[in-house]
Amino acid sequence: MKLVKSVFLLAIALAKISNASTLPKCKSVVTRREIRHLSDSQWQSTRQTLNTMQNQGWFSWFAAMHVAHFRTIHESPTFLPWHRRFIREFELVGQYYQPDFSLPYWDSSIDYKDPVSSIVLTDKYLGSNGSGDDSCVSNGLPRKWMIDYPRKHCLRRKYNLGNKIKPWFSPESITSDIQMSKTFIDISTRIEYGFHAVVHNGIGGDMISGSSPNDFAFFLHHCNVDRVWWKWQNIKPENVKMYNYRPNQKAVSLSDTIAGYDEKISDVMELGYGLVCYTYSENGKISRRDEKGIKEAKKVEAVLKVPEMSLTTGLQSSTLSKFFPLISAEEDTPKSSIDLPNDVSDRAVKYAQTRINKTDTATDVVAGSIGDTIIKQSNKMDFSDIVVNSNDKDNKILIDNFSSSKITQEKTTKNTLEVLTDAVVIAASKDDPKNIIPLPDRITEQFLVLNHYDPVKYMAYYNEKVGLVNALNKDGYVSPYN
Ligand SMILES: [Cu+2]
Repeated sequence: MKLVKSVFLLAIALAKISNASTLPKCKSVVTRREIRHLSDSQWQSTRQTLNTMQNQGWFSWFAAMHVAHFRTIHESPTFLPWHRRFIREFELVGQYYQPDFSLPYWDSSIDYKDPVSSIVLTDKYLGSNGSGDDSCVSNGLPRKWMIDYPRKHCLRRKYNLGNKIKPWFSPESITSDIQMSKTFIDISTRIEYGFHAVVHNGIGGDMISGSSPNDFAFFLHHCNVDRVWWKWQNIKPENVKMYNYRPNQKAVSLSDTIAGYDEKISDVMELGYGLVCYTYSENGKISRRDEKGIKEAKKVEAVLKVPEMSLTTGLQSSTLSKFFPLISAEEDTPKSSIDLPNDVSDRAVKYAQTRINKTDTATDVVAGSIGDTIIKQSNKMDFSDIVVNSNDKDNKILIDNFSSSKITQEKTTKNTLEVLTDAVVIAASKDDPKNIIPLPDRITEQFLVLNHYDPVKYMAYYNEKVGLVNALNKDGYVSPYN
């Protein structure tokens, strides 16, 4: 095994790009995909490679490396570039065994409400919770793994609510992290304190120790961390090479060396150049949804028709301007643009279908503000059961002269309705408690201390996210991931 490693590391050293200011463009790039979007055969070969890497001691090697640099690479501007370099190394090792290997990512925000019900935490992929006195994982990928570092043990997981895991951050919350971050250190801090920390904290076991790379969940998760940074980098050209620090932090610069590697920070800033020859399976722009990745387009279409399931039509303008400034500003992005995953939940699809197909006839869902005129979009459209979302629950006189929630087509003599209140048309069933977005987990004191997170800064971040959840719930927003 030692020999394999030295040969491999030599190969990397020879292939290494010089520190010239312009990096060579990659000759080819691999595409990193969401793990559940791999085909069965892709996952089978990935799994085989991972088992080989485990047998060859690579997981221990990466765990030891992570431990060696732990203090410098967390609660620090190097957090994102260091982990980008680190997981790229893992991917290169994978490619030594399987030339077309690419690291998958886990968009855990899709599973935010009840992480244990994620298929990723089942026998098919990562396996689930540990059991017994040692919290050993006995299914999925690490089923038979014996970990060597720092001492011999089975792979451990210990969920933070017994058999359950406390809620993580919703896709909406992560979109807000991206949109609210003006500088590199803003996005770095939001990612590190936010969805990065809760996934480690919720899974527990090896994942809440310095040797977390023992669990493949680490690499899947950090691949997602890297992807969210990349999304932020894609917002504006000046974001790509932005690297800064807080006034009270130690100064950093793009020419700093990446701890443990020969490259500089500037060498890993732009995907597709130098050593970082990969991309992600999304367009990476702030787009409504990436059409290419949609397996069941019909389902997503249903969700897209429901105003309270969209950030742009389901929120008060004060919520938008505070938490989603890019949508609100309307500068580079159209009003309809949001950046959310395609994988909506089955429950959300059911909700959307009930909302738009009250009978077998398709009903168009319409939205508008004061003074808008809604034009009948098809003959099938009737104006039945329309309720307008209003802060004033008693204000039932909503549309034209009709005050009841039953406004049928026969009652309307024309094909248009005038909206007389500043609100979107919304179904009464939004009041279903299941549509309420839960508060995200707050990491434990122990995990905070392990990472040397500043408790005041951490609470400021956490409170910002609580504010977002409260605003979404108050506005009657229904998450397509609930
Ligand atoms: Cu780390």
